[in-house]
Amino acid sequence: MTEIQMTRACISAIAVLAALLASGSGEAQVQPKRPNIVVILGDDLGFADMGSFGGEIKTPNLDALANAGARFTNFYTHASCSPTRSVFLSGVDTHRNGLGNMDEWTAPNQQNVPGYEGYLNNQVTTLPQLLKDAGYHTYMAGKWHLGKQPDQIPAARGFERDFSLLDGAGSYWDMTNFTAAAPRSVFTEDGRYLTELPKDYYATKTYTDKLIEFIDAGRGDGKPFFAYVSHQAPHDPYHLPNDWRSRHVGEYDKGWDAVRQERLQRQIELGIIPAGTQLAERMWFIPDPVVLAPATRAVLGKKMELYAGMVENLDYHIGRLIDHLKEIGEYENTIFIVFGDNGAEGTDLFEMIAGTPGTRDFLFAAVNWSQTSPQAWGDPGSYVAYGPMWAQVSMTPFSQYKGWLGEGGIHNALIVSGPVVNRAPGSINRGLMHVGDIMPTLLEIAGTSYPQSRDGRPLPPLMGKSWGPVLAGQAESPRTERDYLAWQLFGNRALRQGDWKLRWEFKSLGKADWELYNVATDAAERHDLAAEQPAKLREMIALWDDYVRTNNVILPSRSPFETAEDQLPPRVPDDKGYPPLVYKQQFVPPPDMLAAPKR
Ligand SMILES: [Ca+2]
Repeated sequence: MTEIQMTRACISAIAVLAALLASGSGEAQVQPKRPNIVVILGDDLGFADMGSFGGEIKTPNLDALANAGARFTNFYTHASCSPTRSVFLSGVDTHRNGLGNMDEWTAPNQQNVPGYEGYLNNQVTTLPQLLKDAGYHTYMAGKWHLGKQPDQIPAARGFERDFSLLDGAGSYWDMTNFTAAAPRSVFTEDGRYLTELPKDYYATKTYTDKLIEFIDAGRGDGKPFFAYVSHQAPHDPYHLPNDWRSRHVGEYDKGWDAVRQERLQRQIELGIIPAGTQLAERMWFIPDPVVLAPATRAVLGKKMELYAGMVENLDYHIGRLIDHLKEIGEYENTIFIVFGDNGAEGTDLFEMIAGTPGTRDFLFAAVNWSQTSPQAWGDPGSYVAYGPMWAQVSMTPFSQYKGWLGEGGIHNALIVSGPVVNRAPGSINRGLMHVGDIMPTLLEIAGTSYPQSRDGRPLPPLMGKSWGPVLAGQAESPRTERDYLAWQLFGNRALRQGDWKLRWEFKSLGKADWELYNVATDAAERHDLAAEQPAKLREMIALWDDYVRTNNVILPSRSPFETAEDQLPPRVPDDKGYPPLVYKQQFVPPPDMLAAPKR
């Protein structure tokens, strides 16, 4: 035993003793201790990546949380990082909380408009602030992405301890960022901007170490803690220690179609997706992998191997945190909430930025030069992402991916476990849930409530609904058939109510017009019902107009997707059996007329 292990063992023994003493005396007057809360965010982690959601990637620690608690298969985030995080931490709609657009893409007509600041604005209060006021310790480790100025950083927004990457992405090994205009990532620790990173820094490992350090340092005063573990993984670039890179060698050479089929099958067997669910179309610009040369498939497959390694490494470090909580006797009294912050990343950022007028200076051009040697993938300075084909695998069975408002952009996996979950262990729920529900849920669990005002300023209303009755097993959804959810990002728009979904997206992923889907029977959004159901369409558009009025939604005058159609191969109608050449069946001669060559 090391000294640290001995100390932990002693602490555990003392905790057990204290629990025994507490349970044996004065039952009635001992208030049950409020639960600790751990929120684990996977950055760009897909709906279908975890084993418990149908992935072949090995995630035993996350699956153990799923099996102890409940899985939710109808959970929505926003379509990209900072909008989702802003809603999670403020409980307020993006067009009011400052993330009406991502900071990186604020349009000319949105500049200087309240709600579009590009950071979590001071019109809102935050979940950690209210939990701190209610007597919780509040800790955060990982990516922030909600502002860099001194009054915008985690320490200014309610976190008592923090170790944070303020940028939206960057190297996992050092302070390298990936744009020429901002080549250095910015980090804070406990409210001070770091001049360098700790020795042996690797993002996923260091974030976990820091959080364990904060939890240990805060013990002893009996206060529960709220810990926000905002992992960078598995966001690109896929930076990964060498010994994690070779766990799936060759496994993905079979190509994306086969892996997507296998995941769908497992999802149906697990009950994640109803039997009979169809896969979304393979995006029309992605080839059928069977036509590719073996070497090409191996190189593209290696990208997915690296991604799978990223997720497994993430799971390993989450396991370290869970084990630590078990060692110190806090696991049983801890709620875990796990989700991916948006759909998997299918956009090649380099191509997108290079192809958007006026943004060429933004490039970190050396990125492309680092792609030449797959042996170096994962090393500092490399930049690998897996592309739309594997993003579709991560989002099985959905259509599209991060940034867009197809189900593949916003529909994600959610696990909740711990003392508040009174549902059958490992069970699956299909209630319509949203990331904005987390704030009212956790305030309720902490025994506090959302104030009407703060520092004399009225606060905007919460957009979500508490999961209390759902977690208690008394309800199947926090919302009625009339409640709706809505999204706007980069000019794309979507709305969900009951089984229905309304969508407007730029071409060619969208139609630059309203589309209507019944996602209860068509999760993959294959059948646009806008023409068949004009009354339902009008009703949904009226709700959209209500959303715009209520939240001051300003559609951007410029969008990173405005040239998407020009950058993609043309999309032609997909008529069954056309072109006939492709679908002409093999000619089979009469068997009695077959012959081998004579010589
Ligand atoms: Ca993200």
